[in-house]
Amino acid sequence: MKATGVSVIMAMLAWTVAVNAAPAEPKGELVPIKIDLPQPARWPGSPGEIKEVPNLEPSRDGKPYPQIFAPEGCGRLLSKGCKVTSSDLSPVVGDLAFVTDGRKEEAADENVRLVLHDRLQWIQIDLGAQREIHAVCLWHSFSPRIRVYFDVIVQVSDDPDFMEEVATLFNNDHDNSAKLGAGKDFEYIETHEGRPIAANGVKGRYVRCYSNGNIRDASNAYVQVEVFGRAP
Ligand SMILES: [Ca+2]
Repeated sequence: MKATGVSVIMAMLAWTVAVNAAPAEPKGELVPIKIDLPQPARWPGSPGEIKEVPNLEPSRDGKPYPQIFAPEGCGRLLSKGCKVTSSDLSPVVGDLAFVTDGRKEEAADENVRLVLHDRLQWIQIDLGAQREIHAVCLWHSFSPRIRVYFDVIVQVSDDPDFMEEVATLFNNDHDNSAKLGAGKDFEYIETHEGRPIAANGVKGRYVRCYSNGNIRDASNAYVQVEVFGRAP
């Protein structure tokens, strides 16, 4: 059919209206994820005590970790009050619920610390349903001793047993001593900043965090783990 001048103009008008009605970027602009930090650690020692850690991250000269950005509305705290399970069925100190209860003022209150038994252990947060995850922040024990934890591995899956479809967000097990595959991330000094880890919208219901002792002893402590993202 031959298009008349009027029908061409009508079609162009309709096209213009349709383009103007649709937002150019449906996900919106990226904004930093807000992570609330506890008070800084109180260390009687000096950072020189940890020089024997070969895979330690380079100094940030006192600068904070870079902020993690996510689309607007994707930086909500998802993990508060969520159920926590662990490889350690009988923790040495504290309760598994400490991991997600929102209390993380370790420099002011030692009763916020969960301590798991020695060697490789994990804790696992159940977000209740599959979520779009944009960041995870871990606080192991950061006060009153300077610590660096070994084999810190953070994974996301819809499988509570982490046998299938596992996404690894962070892995600083450089020598594969945890036998989950060697990772390329650095070991780091625990501070009140925790360790913010970008997740880039990975989807999953469960977040599992491994560790394998630290420079002081073979135990594994957690003050808090926070998962940020988007809930439906
Ligand atoms: Ca290792």
